[in-house]
Amino acid sequence: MAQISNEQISEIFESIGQLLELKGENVFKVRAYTNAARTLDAFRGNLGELVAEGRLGEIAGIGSAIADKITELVNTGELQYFNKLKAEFPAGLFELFELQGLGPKKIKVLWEKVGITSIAELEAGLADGRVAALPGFGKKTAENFATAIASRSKHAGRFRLGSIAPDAERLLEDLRLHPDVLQVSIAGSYRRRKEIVRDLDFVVATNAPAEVSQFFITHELVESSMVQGPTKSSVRLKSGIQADLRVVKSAEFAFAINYFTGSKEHNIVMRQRALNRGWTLNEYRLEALPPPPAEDIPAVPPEPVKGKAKAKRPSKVVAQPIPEIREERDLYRALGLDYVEPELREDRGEFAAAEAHTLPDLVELENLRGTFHCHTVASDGRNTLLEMADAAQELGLEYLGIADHSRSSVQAHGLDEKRLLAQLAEIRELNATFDGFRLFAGVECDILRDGSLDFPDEILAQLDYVVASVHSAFGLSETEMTTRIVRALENPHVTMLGHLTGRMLLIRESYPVNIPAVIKACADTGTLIELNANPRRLDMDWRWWPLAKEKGVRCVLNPDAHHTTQLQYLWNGIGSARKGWLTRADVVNCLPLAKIERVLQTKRQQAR
Ligand code: DGT
Ligand code: CA
Ligand code: CA
Ligand code: ZN
Repeated sequence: MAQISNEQISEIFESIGQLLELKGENVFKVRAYTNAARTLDAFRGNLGELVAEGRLGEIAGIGSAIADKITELVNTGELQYFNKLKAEFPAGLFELFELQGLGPKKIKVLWEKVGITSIAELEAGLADGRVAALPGFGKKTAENFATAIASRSKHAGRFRLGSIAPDAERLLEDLRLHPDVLQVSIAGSYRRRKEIVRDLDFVVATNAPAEVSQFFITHELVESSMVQGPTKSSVRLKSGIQADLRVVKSAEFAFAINYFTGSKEHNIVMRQRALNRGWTLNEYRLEALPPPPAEDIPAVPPEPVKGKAKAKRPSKVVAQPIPEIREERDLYRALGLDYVEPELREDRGEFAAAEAHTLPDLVELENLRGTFHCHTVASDGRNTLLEMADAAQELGLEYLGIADHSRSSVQAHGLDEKRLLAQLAEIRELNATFDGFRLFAGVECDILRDGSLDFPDEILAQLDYVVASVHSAFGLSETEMTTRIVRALENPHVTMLGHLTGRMLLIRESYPVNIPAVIKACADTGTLIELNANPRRLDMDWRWWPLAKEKGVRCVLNPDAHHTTQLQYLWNGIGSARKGWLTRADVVNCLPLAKIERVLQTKRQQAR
């Protein structure tokens, strides 16, 4: 069973608090749940482990009633108390809670006074003025509701790669194990490792389509099925994402995964290249073009899928013999191309490079020898130095950089000079006990509003490296923000720039900043740019790495781990690095221990 996440449990407690408030329960009871929700949302530990060891009581603020509910959720994935509570309310009511600015008090009024129990009914009530006329609501409130509805539909149906990866991998694995499945692949934006995915696409080769489709639509992760046909099934998963399954014959598999991996833009060029050779390419096969059409028929073969056909049949082609195609690689070869990795299939230069044999040899997870930017209990992390070091060694890493928050990040329990230097001493001591592994002592130093750093140079100079990050004053203008960051980069002790844009995927946009100017400043000062692999960040965005590479700026792939298990975030980051055309030479933490030490010192030494 896929384990329920801390985030999901937190959401359930949040909902319980809201429903109790809606029922008019006393504030203390309500608060117990909303506080627990907040605690669990920030909690980075493994609840399953704590439940198994009976140690939930160790989490501050979790009393025994809540602990029992967490235990039930972890063990069964459900909570009877919550199910019963929910049943007391109309089902549509829950979506009202998803609207920003609409809390239990207002929902209670909407429900009791005008019978509104869903977003659709709220829209109707806004349109006919019933909502604005309610006591204590008014025109302004009504406008706010309308804005909230609009922004919800903007994000609806979008998922972060990292949050749906467990579902995707589980389904993939279960399909792979099915006895009737001959071949299976995930396709679509997930296979291309896009940071945001709208739906999951699976392609299966089988001689038993009905059995495989039935297995898919009745899978444990599935909530409801929308389409079940001989070649295509669509379901909604419990996590909210839609998943499509295409069923093909073995001989069609290479074509199907190529087509359904996309991107659409990539497919259009593939199709054009086929036409140029006198062939037509679709999701099932590559075949010879039918004889040239009569003049009154448009000279474009029918598109397999609705949408504008951009590929054009050339006027004169001598059809070439069609080579045998067993796998995607053969298809690319037939079209005069080196094999293009899925991450690069965005029509952003991959065709020219594949033709010229200059595609990059993309970095792989196994190439990483260490990583930087990890937090410990000293600031807002959950594990000790030693636990983090052990976890890194277990993953086979040769080094791990510790970068706890600096003093100005008060809410993250940032370190002052004294605590930072104490940690430095502790790291030096620990290092004496390791064999073939090293901890690097760093800090995630706040870039203050004016671009100065949170610690004086004589402190920074004692550390092995410094990650400089913006955590405050996001409201500056683009010019001010850019100047602020560039000033920080000019400090010789700033080894790397943390999460360049501050974006939180699907939560918060980047602050305004001139990215090319920052990249240039990194090039000028010899500063590394972080690819923050936290699934909510993936920052700097993959679209900018080719520019960084062109300017000679190297990447450092960091998990921003606040827990030993979050070293796994590197998986997210590697997908983005690959989308950014990066090779192992572009990612400094592919270097072995003996070489990385020099890289960390280069900028400082040049400044001397
Ligand atoms: P998303 O929105 O995150 O699901 O992104 P994709 O790329 O997974 O898009 P999806 O699921 O709509 O379709 C999967 C692939 O199928 C897509 O990447 C390319 C291919 N495809 C879908 N519609 C068309 C089309 O109209 N023309 C072409 N050439 N390819 C298409
Ligand atoms: Ca998709
Ligand atoms: Ca799809
Ligand atoms: Zn940070």
